[in-house]
Amino acid sequence: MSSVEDVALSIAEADELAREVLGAWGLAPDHAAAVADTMVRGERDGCTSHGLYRLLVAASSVERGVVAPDAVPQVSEPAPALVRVDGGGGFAQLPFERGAPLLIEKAKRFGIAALAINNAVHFAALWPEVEALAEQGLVALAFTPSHAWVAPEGGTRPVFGTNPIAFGWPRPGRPPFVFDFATSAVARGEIELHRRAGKPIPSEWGYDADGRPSTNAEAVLAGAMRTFGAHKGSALAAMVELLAGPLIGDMTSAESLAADEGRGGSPLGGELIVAIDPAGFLGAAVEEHLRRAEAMFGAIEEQGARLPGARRLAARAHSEVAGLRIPRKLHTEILEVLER
Ligand code: NDP
Ligand code: PYC
Repeated sequence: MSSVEDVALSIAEADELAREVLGAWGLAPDHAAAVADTMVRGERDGCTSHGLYRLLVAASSVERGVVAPDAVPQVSEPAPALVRVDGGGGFAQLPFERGAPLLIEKAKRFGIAALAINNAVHFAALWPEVEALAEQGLVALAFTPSHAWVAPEGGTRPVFGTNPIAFGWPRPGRPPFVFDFATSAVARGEIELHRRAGKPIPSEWGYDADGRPSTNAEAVLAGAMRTFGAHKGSALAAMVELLAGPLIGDMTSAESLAADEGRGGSPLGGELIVAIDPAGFLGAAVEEHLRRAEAMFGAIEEQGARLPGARRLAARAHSEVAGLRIPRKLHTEILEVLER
């Protein structure tokens, strides 16, 4: 049932709506399906900064000519354990779908393999990708730069992107252990949601254009975000720039922002995904050592601490029974975008 403030949708209805909007904006059906899938997963799992709200962001990237809506991803093998997918300027989800089977096959053959997605527009959360790989029994890491929005620790001018790091670990008989977070204090999408709701943000999230800490979301979006964990987050943000930028022949966040030429689209560039088969090191002893990992997870949970991903999986379980609820304002804006 819907309330005045929100609209109820089943997961299937949300998927249909997302595909319809993306299709109406000219996305080829395979892109629309892949992009809708990642947004609906985000909404389903309570990751609203990368859920259906991203339909507005994706439509805006198409409208501004930032994304190639019918790009055909090109898969190549630069080395035996490497896969490259050139996204042709399209969204990154279809390139991942096209490259993942070969990545999995190579990781299982060589023990470790990596997939570089190049020349793709990225607006999404990374956890669906590492989760999919961990569900295949692999340990997975994913990194992508974004636009230069984040100041290095000690500075106040943007250099880094919000640069997420995602990690997935297979757990026998359970959903994988997955975490995924921006190396900025918070994802930019979260600040955008605060701006839309007219809510203040914590002053540790960023600086205004004059380099002063600010609780005004709009001012921080126009100024500079901060990294999480002071110098440690700052170093990790630099690592993401290097791994998913120059290492794979793609753009840094500063280069992505320059390439955007003020259009305000989602970041354009690369993503690096590394997959490791535990059997490569462990052979027949995989199960024994995965059990030792379970002992560590148990030691975390038995003292009342929660595992990353636990909230998300609980939200998923709830959504699968109760469906989704999205703010009415967002639903109205999505329908407006559909009709533009
Ligand atoms: P959050 O700070 O919301 O959460 C990040 C991770 O920390 C999640 O795995 C979360 O698990 C876990 N976590 C949160 N609180 C706790 C806790 N108390 N105990 C244990 N674990 C906890 O994420 P961000 O705002 O940094 O990022 C949100 C999303 O934005 C990410 O999915 C990221 O990929 C995406 N993003 C994408 C970018 C891009 O360029 N494509 C750029 C930046 C961000 P749980 O989910 O269970 O709460
Ligand atoms: O929320 O920081 C973010 C973000 C950037 C690109 C996609 N999401």
